Amino acid sequence: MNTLSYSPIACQSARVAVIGAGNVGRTLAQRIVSKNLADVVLLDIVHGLPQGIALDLMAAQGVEEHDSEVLGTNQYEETAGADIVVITAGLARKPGMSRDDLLHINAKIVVEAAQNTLKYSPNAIFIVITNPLDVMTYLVWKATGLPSKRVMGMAGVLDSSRLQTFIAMHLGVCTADISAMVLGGHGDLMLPLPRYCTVRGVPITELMSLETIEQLVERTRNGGAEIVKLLQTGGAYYAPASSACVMVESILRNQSRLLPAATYLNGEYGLTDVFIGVPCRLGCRGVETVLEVKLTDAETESLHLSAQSVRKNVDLALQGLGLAE
Ligand code: TXD
Repeated sequence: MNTLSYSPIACQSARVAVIGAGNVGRTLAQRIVSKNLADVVLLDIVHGLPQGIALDLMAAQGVEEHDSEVLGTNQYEETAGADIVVITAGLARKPGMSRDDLLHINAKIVVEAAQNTLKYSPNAIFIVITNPLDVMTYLVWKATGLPSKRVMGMAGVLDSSRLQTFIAMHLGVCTADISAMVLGGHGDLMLPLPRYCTVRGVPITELMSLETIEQLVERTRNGGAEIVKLLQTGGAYYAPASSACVMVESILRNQSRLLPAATYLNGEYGLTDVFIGVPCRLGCRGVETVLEVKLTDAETESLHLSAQSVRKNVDLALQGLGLAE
């Protein structure tokens, strides 16, 4: 009888630890493995949940034709050696609840998750997804003591993608032909920049009225809440997972893509000591560079307003955690 034998060679797949096996975490795990980007360790506090999801995802390996593995666990030890840690653990918004209501509950969860994963993956790059996003990203940076380029938050890719979709739906054009840019905090003070939104290079300001643009911008600002209201339980997760996956891919494949992400500002845009969404190049070292696009006075004012609100909540959260200086 023929035997199927092979000689193991010393090569290792990239490894992504996803903390929180809820809607966003599990959907992200699915995207990462089905694109064959990395093996995924999915961790959750609920016993059986990450193991069940992992088994279900592994059962699709043959039909999806990928060879990336998913491991479900409740133990941080098993996340060891992750190249990237994505934190999705926390509570999602309920209808009528603002992102900031989640502040104190999620602050504790996120800080614990970051410190626990760092112990076993000291070289990892951290991507934070849990809301309120910009605040949680700051807390992860503060609690881990990592260089700021190794910590970032996912929101701008999602917000830009939502605006892209709404523009495409309105104009009846292909979404892939649209490029959109949304800066600022992930909240009601986000800053969509219509001047930098184009359909294959043609600014949207030449294709639709200012009134229509304002409506689409407003819909983008409320994009998450619109979905929460429709779903009644839980929030959006397909587009958030796809958005996080783009960031994971840019880092693992060292693509240096220019993507809006919540990053630490040290003087850029006239802001210091705050994480907020601006265009960054993401590569194997994390945030490689921050791009400073020209803003009008009004846009700068909005960005600063958004940063002030983030900073206020960071202070509140740090006090709650007993980390305030
Ligand atoms: O653009 C963005 N950044 C966002 C953010 C887009 C979508 C969702 N956004 C936020 O992500 C949302 O407001 C939440 O704060 C997180 C996760 O959203 P998701 O929709 O995945 O929430 P779920 O389905 O409730 O999943 C959360 C999981 C759940 O399985 C919990 O058991 C787990 O987190 N959880 C924990 N895991 C590990 N450790 C601890 N302590 C823990 N606490 C809860």
